[in-house]
Amino acid sequence: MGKCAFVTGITGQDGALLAQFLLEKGYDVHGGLRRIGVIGTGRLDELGILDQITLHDFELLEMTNIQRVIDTIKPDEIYNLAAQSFVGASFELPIYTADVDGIGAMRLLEVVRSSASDCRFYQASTSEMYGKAQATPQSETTPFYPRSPYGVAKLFAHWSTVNYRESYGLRASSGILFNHESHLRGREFVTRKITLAFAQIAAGKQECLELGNLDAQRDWGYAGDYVKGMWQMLQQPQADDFVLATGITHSIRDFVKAAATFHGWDIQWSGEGIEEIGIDRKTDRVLIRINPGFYRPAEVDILCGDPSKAERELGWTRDVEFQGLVELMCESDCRRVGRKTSSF
Ligand code: NAP
Ligand code: G4F
Repeated sequence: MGKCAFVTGITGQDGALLAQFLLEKGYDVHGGLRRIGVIGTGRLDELGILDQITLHDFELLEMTNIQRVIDTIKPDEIYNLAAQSFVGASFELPIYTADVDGIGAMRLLEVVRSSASDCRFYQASTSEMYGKAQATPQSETTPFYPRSPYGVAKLFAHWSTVNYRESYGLRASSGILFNHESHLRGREFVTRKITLAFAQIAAGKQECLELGNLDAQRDWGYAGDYVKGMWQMLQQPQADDFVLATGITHSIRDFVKAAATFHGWDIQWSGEGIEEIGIDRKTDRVLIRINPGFYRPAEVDILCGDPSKAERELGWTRDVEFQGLVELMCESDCRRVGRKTSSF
């Protein structure tokens, strides 16, 4: 019989892609479903795997619920992907974000510890923990300096994972993942915001796109490659921490330009600060404007990861590079805008 995995945050981008990956590996896949107004299983539906997964009511804020779910499933592997994952929102919801992303992870670790099982545990840590980066590129040994309530909460969860491994021998690993995107990315994140808006503009359904800080730089990879790395971490004989990244960084401007090229537009930047605009050189049409409402109280200016430990020790490889990522997201959003059916 195959192994049994429990994925928290299964309705999110990574959760849906990881569930698909684990099903292909023959796992019995269980997922945590949050009781909110709208049941958000759209991604699992889109991948055609909803009926192959066992869903459980799951809330990271509620210890008794976590205990019952883990007691019921008795998983071989737990992937803790659930989080309030939007950095921008964490400035408005700092206490909630700390509770879900920080204490929530510790609640889960406590349940695993008290169950005395041999279950393997994956914590979804993040390059946001490097924040105001102290060295470039960032590796497993680079000091952390988070710049948002989200980064601070995730750092608490990261050190809790390390601490439970060292204190109680939990087989708990932490994946420090740099930004990873896909056609299933939430619309609030900048990459998807750009690809969706450009598809709408091309279809005549939107005037222009408003963005915040165009100069921030991120190390963007493809989420499908990253969920494979999560699984590889839990197959190791010893639990450990690993960076997953591409080692290549691009600015928001670069992403805009690449997505515009997909649509046949040639972006020229004009003006400065909040007056800056992005114009299509051929038609003089204004496609991008700045809205300072999207600036953050503290910004992470540049992230660039060093994945060499994961490449060396896990044999982790990537199939999709930056250009391919932009194209697959643009293509998917053009199809969706044509179809008018997507809920995410
Ligand atoms: P996502 O699309 O925002 O998914 C987050 C998931 O968490 C959703 O399934 C959501 O449920 C669930 N969730 C939120 N609050 C919850 C709560 N209180 N109790 C139970 N479930 C809750 O995020 P993602 O991009 O897939 O990222 C997965 C994880 O990796 C997150 O922890 C994120 O912080 C981390 N991470 C992501 C990246 C990245 O670039 N994508 C990089 C590094 C780390 P609903 O569907 O009900 O909202
Ligand atoms: O796409 P973002 O919102 O992603 P961010 O903040 O890097 O966080 C993502 O990656 C983290 C890993 O490093 C994850 F842990 C986290 O859960 C999430 O998945 O913003 C990227 C950059 C920022 O510098 C932001 O200021 O884009 C800049 N930006 C500029 N204009 C914008 C916008 N971001 C958003 N969301 N919307 C804008 O209009």
